[in-house]
Formats: sequence, structure tokens, C-alpha cells
Amino acid sequence: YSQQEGGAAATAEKTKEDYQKVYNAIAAGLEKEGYDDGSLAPVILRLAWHASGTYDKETKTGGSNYATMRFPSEAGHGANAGLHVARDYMENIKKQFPWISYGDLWTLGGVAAIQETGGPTIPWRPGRIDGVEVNQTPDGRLPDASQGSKHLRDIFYRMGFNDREIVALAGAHALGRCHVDRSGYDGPWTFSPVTFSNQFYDLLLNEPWQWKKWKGPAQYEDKKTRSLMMLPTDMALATDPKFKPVVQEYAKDEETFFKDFAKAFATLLELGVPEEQWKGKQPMTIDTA
Ligand code: HIF
Repeated sequence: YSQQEGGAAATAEKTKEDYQKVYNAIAAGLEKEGYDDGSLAPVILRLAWHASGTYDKETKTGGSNYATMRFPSEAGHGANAGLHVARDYMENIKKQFPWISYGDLWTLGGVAAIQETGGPTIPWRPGRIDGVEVNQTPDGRLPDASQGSKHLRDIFYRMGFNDREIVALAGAHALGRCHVDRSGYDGPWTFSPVTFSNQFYDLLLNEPWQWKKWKGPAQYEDKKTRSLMMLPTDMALATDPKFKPVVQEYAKDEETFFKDFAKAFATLLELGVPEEQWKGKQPMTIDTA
């Protein structure tokens, strides 16, 4: 990783136009023929989320501030398998814009992944600084897909989210797929895994699902085509009495989903950044490339 310090001093003078240039550079290379479904957007979104989702509100540790997944220990956490693809992509962007911190870069990547696949505008602001190895969080802070509602609440309440926000965030599984050589699970959640939409909720509620019969970890497949998947944690949203009505609402109303998702995802990307690091800056909107 580059030794050139991204961080406070460099960030202070930068304007929206500077970040728009970084965003445009990220956006320009997302399409990639022959990789998965033709886009790096899903794995880049997953990097932004895993960099942020380690936050613990009690100890105020983890989160997007220090980009500690640069270090071998956190990069090696089981939940982060495969994210080298996204980090390598971002390394190339970092070479073009050495002044940006990794935390700002990776979270801006998440914004680009959502906006460039047709999702809502995500308010975003710079201010994260590059941390050191001792800032790494212990393994086990990211969710375990084999579990149910209680686990989802334990993990996302720890970050400060409520039930409605948990369901709103979950719609991001409209994008991307599971890889046997990364998580052990297999397949995409939707028929259009490079388009951000409310399809995840509609399929979750309205497709008949069955357990997949295979040697891999327990997951669902759709009965009709057997080409889609749901994780046990995804299915928990459709069965839990508090989560289910929100799933139903988002399945019917994409506008409300987009609005709620944008707010919850913007919050996710800011977890772990102390207020003073924003230096009074308010979130900005970056234009779609
Ligand atoms: Fe995921 N997620 N996620 N996830 N995730 C995977 C892939 C993606 C969970 C588990 C998995 C969120 C929540 C949870 C994305 C984005 C988000 C994979 C497969 C697993 C197992 C990894 C692989 O094999 O490549 C669990 C248990 C979550 C708690 C509910 C977020 C809301 C949905 C926070 C979120 O934004 C994306 C995008 C992918 C696809 C990556 C790809 O390479 O295509």
C-alpha cells in the first residue's frame, strides 16, 4: 500500500470537484467483461460495507475510519474472502489520486457501485484517515449468513441500526452473487445482479424457495429456475414478524426503499468516524458518471 498519507491535511483543501474526479475514475472501470455478471460494482460495494460494518457503538471501535482491511490480519478474516479483487481495483485509483485516504476511497467506491447500477444517490463526505495495525478489529464482527433474526439484530444493533434500517440495507443483495471459493455459498439473489432495484424483496416474498440439495452450506434456491439463492439470514427477514412487514412495503414501493436505503447506507459508510474529522463538512451528492 502506498506510503503517501491520505488524510486530514490533504482532505481539508479538496472540493466536490476533486471527489467527483475520483468517483468518475472508479465508475469508468466498473464494467468488466468476463468477470461474474460483467461488473465489479457488487464486490466494490461489499468492500465498502465490510470496511464499515465492523463498528461497535459501545467501544466506538471499527467502522470505515481507518481502512484496517489493508492489513493482512483483517484482510484474512473469513468474511472478507474475495475482497482483494475490490482492494486491488481501488489500489489503481489510489495511484491516480494519492491524496485520498483509503477509507474515503473505499466508501466512495460503495457510492459509485450503487449509483452506477441505477440505485439512489448516496450522500457522502470525506474525512476518514488511514489508521495503523492496532486499529484493526477482532474477527467476528461481520454477520454470519448461516444464522437468523437474533444474530442479525445482535450485529446491526451493535452498529446502531434499528429493525427498519436492517431491512432497508438488506436490499443491496439485489446486486452481486455468492462464490463457492469465497463464502462457500453459490449464486445470485436476483435475475439482474448488476442492477440496483427492489427485486430482492419481491423475490424473497413471492418466489417459492426450497433448501438446495448439495454438499455446500445450507442455502435456499428458487423452486422454478433453481438459479437464484437466498441465505438463511435473508430468509429470516421474510419470517420475522417485525422484519416481514417492512419487506412487504419495500417489495411494493421501490421509491420508499430507495429513500430509506440511501439514508441507512450513508450512515453505514460514516460509522466510526469521530465528528471532529468531518471538520464541519456536510454530506455532498456526487453526480452519476
Ligand atoms: Fe452481503 N454477502 N451480507 N451485504 N453482500 C455476500 C455478498 C454480498 C451477508 C452475507 C454475504 C449485506 C449484508 C449481509 C453484498 C452487500 C451487502 C455474500 C457472498 C455473503 C455470504 C460473498 C461471496 O461469496 O462472494 C450477510 C449475512 C449480511 C447480513 C444481512 C449488506 C446489506 C445487504 C449490508 C450489503 O450491502 C454484496 C453487494 C455482495 C455481492 C458481492 C459480489 O462479489 O458479488
